[in-house]
Parts: sequence; C-alpha cells; structure tokens
Amino acid sequence: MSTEKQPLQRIPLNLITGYLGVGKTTTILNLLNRRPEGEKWAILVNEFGHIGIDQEAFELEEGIQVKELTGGCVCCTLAGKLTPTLMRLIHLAQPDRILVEPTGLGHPAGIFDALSSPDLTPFIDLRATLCLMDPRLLETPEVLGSETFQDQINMADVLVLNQTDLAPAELSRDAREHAANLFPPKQQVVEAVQGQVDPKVLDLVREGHFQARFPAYHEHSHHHSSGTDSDELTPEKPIRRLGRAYGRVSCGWIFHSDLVFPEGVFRFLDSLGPADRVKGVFRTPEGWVLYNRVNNEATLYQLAYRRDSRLEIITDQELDWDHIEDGLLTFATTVSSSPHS
Ligand SMILES: Nc1nc2c(ncn2[C@@H]2O[C@H](COP(=O)(O)OP(=O)(O)O)[C@@H](O)[C@H]2O)c(=O)[nH]1
Ligand SMILES: [Mg+2]
Repeated sequence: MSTEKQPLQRIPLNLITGYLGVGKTTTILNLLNRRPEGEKWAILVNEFGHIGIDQEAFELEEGIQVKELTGGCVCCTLAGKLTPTLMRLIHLAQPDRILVEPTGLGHPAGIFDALSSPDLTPFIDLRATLCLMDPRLLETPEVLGSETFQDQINMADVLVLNQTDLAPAELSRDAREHAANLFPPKQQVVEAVQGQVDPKVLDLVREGHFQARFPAYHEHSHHHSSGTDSDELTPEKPIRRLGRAYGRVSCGWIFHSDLVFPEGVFRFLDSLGPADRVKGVFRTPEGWVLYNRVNNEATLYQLAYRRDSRLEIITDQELDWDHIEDGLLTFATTVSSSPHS
C-alpha cells in the first residue's frame, strides 16, 4: 500500500524575460490587470542594481504581492536566494500564480536550473516562459550578438515582439521573420504594444525544455562596492550603492523622504547622456512620479507610492557619480511634512 502523501497543489510560475527596457514590468502590470477574478498573484522582480524601484511601480492592491531581489542576478550572485525567497513568497502570499522578472542582463539558464531543482518542483509548476523583444534590437549588434540575449530567446516558449509602435515597419517585419525561423520553433509568437498580451499564453504547457546554447556563459565577474558605508539617511546625505557586472556599472541612490524635487530634476536626468537605463521615483511638489528612461526615451508616471525618492542608473561606462549626486541635491528642497500628505 502506498503511503504517499496527497500531492500538493503546485503553483503555476512563469518567467518573463528579455533585455533591459523591453517592457517586462509593463507586461507584468498588464497581465496583473487581466488576471482571473479573485486570483492572487505574486511577483518576484530581480533588479541588477542595488536600489529596488519596480516594487514601487506596482500599485499595492489586494491580490498582488511583490517581492524584489536586488543587487545582482538570480542566475549567479543571488542564486542561493531564489529558492528561499520563493518559498517565503509562497508561504506568505499563497498565490494562485507567480510571475518572475529576472534582470534583463541575466542569463536565464541558472534560473531554470534553480526552478527545476527538487527543492522547488514539489511547489511550483513551471509554465510558459515569455521572452520580450523589441524589434529595434535587431539594429543593436552588441545586444544581438550577446549570448545572454540569444539564450533569453532560445529558452523562451513564447516570444513577444513588444514596442512595435516604436519600431519602423520594416524592422517589425524583419523581427517577425526572425521569430518564424527560430529553431526549435516557439510555441507562439505574438506582437504587442505596452505589453498587452493575452494571459492565455501563460498556460501554454512547455513541450520539453528549450536548451541554452551558452549555458556556461557569464561575461561578468561581480564586484560590488558601496559608496557609503553607513546606512544612515539624512536629507543632506543620500545612500549610494555602486555595482559592476556584465561590463555595466549601476549606481543607485536613496534620498530622504523630506526632500522634494521640482520638475527640473527630470530635465537634468534627460541631459545625463548615454545610459542603458535611468529609473527613479521622486517626491515632487505635485506628488510622486516614476521616471523611466531607456536609452533616450523617458516616460513619467504619477504614482501612489510614498516612501523615499530613489534613482538607479545603468551604463556601460563610469559617470561622474559625485557630480550627478550634487546636481540632484541642488534641485531638492527640504520640507518636514509627512511624505504621505
Ligand atoms: N511606446 C512604447 N513604450 C513601451 C512599450 N512597452 C513598454 N514601454 C515603455 O518602455 C519603458 C521600459 O519598460 P519596462 O516595462 O520598465 O521595461 P523592463 O526593463 O523590461 O521591465 C517604460 O517607460 C514603458 O512605459 C510599448 O510597447 N510601446
Ligand atoms: Mg522591469
């Protein structure tokens, strides 16, 4: 007679991958909006930088639980943290589905390994992996040629061509053609604007496992240092965190919540010159605003978030971080009212 225990309900989990700025978080926000009524979903976001920003972009509401892992990639530096973090999230939120957004610079193979480990398989059911791609990346040889980028696509079940509104028609056509010729073929290729994809694609059951072509690929060695040793946050002295990996530098700041940044700060950020990513939340005189810049395109959103202002810059070269910090602080005025007002 079998003494096996009743099998546990395994929680469907999807990876949402893709290069920096292709619209992973936007897609997750859209999927959350379209989740079946009454379902509770948990989101795990892995940020390359040390300062978590995405958690603030998700409006906290009932039925959504967000957890962030910052300061590296879950494929390597944070590999040991993935399993316990997921287990805690499952325990805490008891979600009906989990979506994981790995950093756009991370190789997906390590995450697949962790998710397929005996520690996690009793609890999670790995469903379709969505990889987002911006057709304009076809014109960016250093991205196109990178093993990480190729394996994000290689390991995906569903390829989403996103930001098709920004790509010239012929590039979108090339991307469709490229997608149709992938081997092994994808279960589905969909086109999207603002990550509007049908949640049905999440349950396309995986037919076997797509293989990484570059499983041992890690172009980086991680060196993390911090600009400030003490974590004491005052209006005069923000917390600064610097990290280096994958040939990229990330610098992040947390500013005291008494600081208010006028609109000029956004023009200052626009003027910083080339950066892969500039993302921040700021307390402004008009409320809290999310600034999100990919290459040279910036968007601003009003946020319900109220905690502290923070910023993260990812570039392929060292910038004058002191100058940027001083520049930002020049804009700020100090108030002593609660950030919640
Ligand atoms: N025009 C346009 N902008 C988009 C689209 N998808 C995302 N974005 C914007 O691109 C920026 C980066 O998106 P985000 O979801 O944060 O990218 P992630 O780094 O992959 O998570 C944000 O400003 C989004 O609003 C799209 O289809 N069209
Ligand atoms: Mg994101």
